[in-house]
Amino acid sequence: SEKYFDVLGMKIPVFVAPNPKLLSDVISNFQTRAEDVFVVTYPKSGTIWMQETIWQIYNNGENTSKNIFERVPFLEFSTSPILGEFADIAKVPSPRLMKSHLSYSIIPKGSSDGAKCKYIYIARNPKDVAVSYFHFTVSLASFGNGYNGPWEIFPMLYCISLTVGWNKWNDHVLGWWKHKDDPNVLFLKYEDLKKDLPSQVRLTANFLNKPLSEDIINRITEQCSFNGMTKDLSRYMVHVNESQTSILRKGVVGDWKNSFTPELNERFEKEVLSKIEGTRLEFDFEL
Ligand code: PPS
Repeated sequence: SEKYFDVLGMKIPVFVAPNPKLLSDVISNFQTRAEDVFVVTYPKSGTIWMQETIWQIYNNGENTSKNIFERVPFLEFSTSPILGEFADIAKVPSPRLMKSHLSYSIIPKGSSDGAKCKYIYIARNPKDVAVSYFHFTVSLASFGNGYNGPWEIFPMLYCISLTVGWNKWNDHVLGWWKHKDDPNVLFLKYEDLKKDLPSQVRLTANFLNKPLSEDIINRITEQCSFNGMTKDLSRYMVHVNESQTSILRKGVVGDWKNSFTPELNERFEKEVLSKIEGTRLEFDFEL
C-alpha cells in the first residue's frame, strides 16, 4: 500500500517526493559548501537524535521549541510542498545542517577539487530498525502513505526486496561503511549513543571542529537524552497532509525481542546478518 517513486535508483515515498524529477534535479545539481554537515542514516536509525545533537553543538547547548525540520532540513523533503517556505535548502545560510537518507553513491558530494562537506552516518542494529520502521510506517498507513500488511513479513521486505523506502538496509549501511575512514565521514552507531552519550557528543563536536566545555556537553547530553527530547514532542512531529506522527517512540536497544519469533530471528540471522559477516561491522542487539 505504500507508494514510491524512483529517484536516482532509490525508492522514495511519494509523500516525501511528490515530484521525483524535481528531487532528482535538486540532488544532481546540489552545490555543496565546505561548511555543510549532513546527518545520514538508513531510516529509523537515530537521525532525529543526531539532528538535535548537532544543532545544539552549533548553538552552544541552546534548547528550543522550534521544529527540528526547520532547523535541520531534510534534503529529500525539500521539493515537497508539505514543508512550505523552509524547504529551499539552497537559500539556507551556512553552516547548513541537513538530514538525508540517501545512499553514499548519490548523496551530494560537490566537485572533487572543492572543499569537502561533512557527513555523520549513524547505523543501528537492523532488528531494532525493522521494529521501529514497522511501527512508523503503520502509523503513516492511517493517512494513506504507509504499510498496512502484517509484521511477520515486514523485516524481510526491508532487508531483502526493494519494497520499502530508501532500498535495502544492507546495501545502505555497507555503502557508507566503506567510507568510514574518510576524513569527512564520522561513522557512529545508535547503540554507542545509548551506552555513552557524552563521549559520542564530544566525538561529534570535535569532528565538527566545535570543541565544547564539559558543562555544555553535559547540558546537551541531558537535553538530547530520550527523556530530554520527549519533554516537547511537538518539535519532532512529521506532518503528512492533515495528520502528524511522532518519530520518538521507545528509544531503546533490544525492543526487537518483543516482536521477533524464534523462526523469524533465525531467518533474519541467515539472510540479513550473514551479509555483514567479514566486514568488521558489528552491532549490539541488547545492552
Ligand atoms: S527517521 O524517521 O528515519 O528520521 O527516524 P530516526 O530519527 O532515524 O529514528 C527514530 C528512532 O530513533 C529513536 N530516538 C531516540 N532513541 C534514543 N534516544 C533519543 N534521544 C532518541 N531520539 C529518537 C526513536 O524513538 C525511534 O526508535 P524507536 O525504536 O521506534 O523508539
